Amino acid sequence: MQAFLQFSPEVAAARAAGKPVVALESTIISHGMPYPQNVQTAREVEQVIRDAGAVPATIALIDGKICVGLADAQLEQLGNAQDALKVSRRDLAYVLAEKKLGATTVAATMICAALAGIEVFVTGGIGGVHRGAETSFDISADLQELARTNVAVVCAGVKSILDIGLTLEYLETHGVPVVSVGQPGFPAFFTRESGFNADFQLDTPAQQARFIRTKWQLGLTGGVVVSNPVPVESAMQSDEIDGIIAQALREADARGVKGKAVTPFLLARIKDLTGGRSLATNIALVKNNALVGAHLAVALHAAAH
Ligand code: PSU
Ligand code: MN
Repeated sequence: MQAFLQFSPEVAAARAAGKPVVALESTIISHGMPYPQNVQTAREVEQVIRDAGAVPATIALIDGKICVGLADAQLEQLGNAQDALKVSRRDLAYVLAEKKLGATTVAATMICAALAGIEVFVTGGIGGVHRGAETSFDISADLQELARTNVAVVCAGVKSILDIGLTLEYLETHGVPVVSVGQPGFPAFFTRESGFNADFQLDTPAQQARFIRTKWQLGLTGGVVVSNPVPVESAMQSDEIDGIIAQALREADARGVKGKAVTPFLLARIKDLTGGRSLATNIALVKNNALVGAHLAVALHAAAH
């Protein structure tokens, strides 16, 4: 497994020096945001993590290798590529064996982070149980990965393109704790509240780190969702975003969009239908998550020593 890993000079140096590292996904770059804001955001998010005392490791599959930490030219390549494949657990071996260009989802990034010994991973939103899953069976592989792989995932909750209640039920069934930061409520990505509470509110990085260490010391394998609401000044109003999400869902249904294309289709339609306003919210929340993730990585690191 380790033979597939290729560390960037920055991440290799961090590992050698025993510094805290934070993983970042690449599907958010290739399929989650338009070019060039995607590449610009990826760079800025990495810098937020550096400024907070940790080292960023954006993960992607390039030339048969799991690249942990990307050079600037690789970020640009990924952000601008028409042929980058969206890679979840199912797709990982194919994309590596065929040496294709792969952008990792939450699930695949968790797998790669765990292989690389990285405990904290920052993203925007995780996948979940889709609305209508009782007939479509469309449940993101992200949730199964959270059930099995030991990585803490910092996110702004899940978008209401999903059935948030069923997503939380699924996580409960599979023993995945959902932590909230700064409020009891589980956030809904664009908005700070989903109408559901997280399981446990843990406001400080030290508390979060102690909880995560305790889980893993008990041998309770699997991840933790650390949900962090979008900053107040960047949040959208639910009456604004709800109608747009409903329209995007109707369009996906009418066009018969299926499988791994569903989430990227919805994300792109939401961006267009909000005239780009959702993109500004998306960028703000990812940066805010990067700060929480970096502080958590530093605290986990301190707790281990
Ligand atoms: N949700 C978002 N932005 C994203 C994604 C989800 O708000 O970019 C991406 C992530 O990479 C996530 C993936 O892991 O979509 C989930 O895809 P699916 O629903 O096909 O499992
Ligand atoms: Mn799906």
